[in-house]
Amino acid sequence: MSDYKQDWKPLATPVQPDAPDAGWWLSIYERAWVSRAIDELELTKGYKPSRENPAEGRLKFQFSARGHEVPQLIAAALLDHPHDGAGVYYRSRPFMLGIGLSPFACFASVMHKTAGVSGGRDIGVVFNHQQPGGVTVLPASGDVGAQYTPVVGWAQSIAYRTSRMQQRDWDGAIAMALGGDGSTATNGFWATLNIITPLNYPMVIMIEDNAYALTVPLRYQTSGRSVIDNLASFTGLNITTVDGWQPHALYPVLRDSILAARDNGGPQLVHVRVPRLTGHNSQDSQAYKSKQELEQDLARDPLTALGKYLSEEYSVDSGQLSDIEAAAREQVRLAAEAAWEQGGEPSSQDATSHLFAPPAMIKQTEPKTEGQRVTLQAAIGQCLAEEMERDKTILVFGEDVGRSGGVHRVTDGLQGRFGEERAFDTSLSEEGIVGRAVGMAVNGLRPVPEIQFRKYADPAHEQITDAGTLRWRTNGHFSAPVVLRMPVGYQKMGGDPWHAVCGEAVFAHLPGWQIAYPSNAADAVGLLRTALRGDDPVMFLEHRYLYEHASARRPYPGPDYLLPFGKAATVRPGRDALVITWGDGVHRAAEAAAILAESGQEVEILDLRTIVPYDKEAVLAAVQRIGKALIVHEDNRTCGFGAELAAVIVGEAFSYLDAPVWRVAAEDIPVPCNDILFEAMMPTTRKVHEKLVELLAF
Ligand SMILES: Cc1ncc(C[n+]2csc(CCOP(=O)(O)OP(=O)(O)O)c2C)c(N)n1
Repeated sequence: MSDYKQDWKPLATPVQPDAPDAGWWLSIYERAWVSRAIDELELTKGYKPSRENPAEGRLKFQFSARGHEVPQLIAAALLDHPHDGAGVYYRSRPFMLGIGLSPFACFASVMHKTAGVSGGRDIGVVFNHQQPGGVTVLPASGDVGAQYTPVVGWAQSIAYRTSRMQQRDWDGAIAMALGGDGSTATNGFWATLNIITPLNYPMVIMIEDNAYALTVPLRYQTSGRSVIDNLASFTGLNITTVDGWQPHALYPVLRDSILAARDNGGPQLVHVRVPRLTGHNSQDSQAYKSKQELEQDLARDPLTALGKYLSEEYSVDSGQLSDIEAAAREQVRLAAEAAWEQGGEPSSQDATSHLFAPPAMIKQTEPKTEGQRVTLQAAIGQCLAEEMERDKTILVFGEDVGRSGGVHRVTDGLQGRFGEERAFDTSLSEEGIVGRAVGMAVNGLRPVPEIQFRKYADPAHEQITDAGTLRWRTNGHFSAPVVLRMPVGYQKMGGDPWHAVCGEAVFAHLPGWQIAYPSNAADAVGLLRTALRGDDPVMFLEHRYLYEHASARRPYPGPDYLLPFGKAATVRPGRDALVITWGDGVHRAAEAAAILAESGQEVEILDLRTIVPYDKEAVLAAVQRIGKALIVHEDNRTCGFGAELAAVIVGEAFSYLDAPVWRVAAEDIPVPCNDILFEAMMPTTRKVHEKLVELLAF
């Protein structure tokens, strides 16, 4: 049996780009048949997913690409630059076969074996791949439209590496995104167009228009016949439409679009009409299509059309074409058997691996404690500047972050010092901000995006979630070390529902993100620097009240100061009660503890500094020593991070407790503007004090 991992090669570009020869077209034809044969084998007994009897089928999912093969394979063959990057979706298996992923790996993926692209974690058609010396396929998502903005990040990285870093080996590289017609209605698609067109990024979007999004026909996605027609007046975007069943027209369109993008011609959109020859997936019988539509689909099969083209234009005889089909079927059958037998099963311990990077040895240095105290805001800005000086791959961006220095002034001066390519304003799209950061991080840059206020991370939630799981989903092959800065909480004048949200618990619930929530300037510097030198995505939460407040000011801890994540600080020692808190809660607790100290009661305060990971050891040790614990946080009470801590304390230190574990947290309502309502909602010093009095008396 041949070694399917070794024998498989990426498709080559035609030797004569203006006139591909029969050999090249045959390579496309062969591979299209491999893809077709995979799709067909997957629907045979023994492979086909069976709801009634899951053990009967080797597959749990089947997403066919029948009808989409030829355009994808031509595109794959044309991506011949070693720094090309591509974003794909669940119907992109022909493309994957074209850029070098073997049928063995495809089957191992869809059979959820360790040899698959996700090691059995993902559904098997949501791909990622780094072809040695070839295309990087960015980790795809199951979310329709989520592939686009990370590809923008790759395109921007190409632009940055060529213009600013003068990396000549990146000249001519492009980014390419593949998507269906339904995906043109998603936020990611529009965010992408709005970013790449004014900036003239080297990016090609190929829309494979099969006229349906699952069961929903095209007319539900937009007005008119298609969004592509409506895009005709979009400035800075070169659009071409072509039928996938016309190979003689398809090839030059793809070639010219890709070459134009390589040659500084800016963003290209290729709209390829294709038939979807099967249902959306194996469960979909296409009952919603008329007989006439189904017949028309079959008549437009691009693979049949390519066979005809080869016969008529290149005199390839029908016997040769049949032999190719037969050989593909046999090759696929063997690859499927091999994947099933040799693909490998993970062990149960593998389930939790690759969620985070292997722990780095961060040496905790001592902060400088002398000198003028700086604000939290200025300290973060200074740390960013020092790290940008050290590492040319760090880029800082977001809404108003560049020229004006940010609405919170944290990035003030960075654009003047490092230039617009490294500190820049973005379009008003949080999905665009986070998605492109993910693409840059996968590319090897160090993006530090800012979300202007915590609440406005909502539109980016899909990208945030997917960035967190990216390492795990790719079985550790990719990582996206984005440092996502985000102001949280109320400010001097109070709060409101839009600008004063904390919401760290929502993020703590997302696998794969680390979360820093510093309470003072020195910790912020140490944690930010650690984040910028690590290999995990980090949510860096900056409390707005503390930005300038005297209580959070500290002497600047120094240009090398690093603080490891997951190391809590005892900011006030005590023996009578323990407060576990973070961020602004540290200051509320400190005020309450100071009042109680006047009557001789000693409250210890433990500042977690980071929520993920949190210092469980320090929490349990303090609870065991003191026996009475109060958790204080500004996030809403229900399912807040305090609930997690309380459950752990009760579960693991129950016998040491002398009182119930209580929480002082924000009420489960949005943050109100009116001062009386605000006071009623917030975990104020008064409320912390009152609860401590109760706890001490228990
Ligand atoms: C954000 C999101 N919403 C809904 C879905 C469920 N879903 C999966 S595929 C699909 C249709 C996508 O159609 P299109 O983009 O035209 O691609 P095609 O499947 O036709 O190739 C839908 C609604 C999803 N995966 N992601």
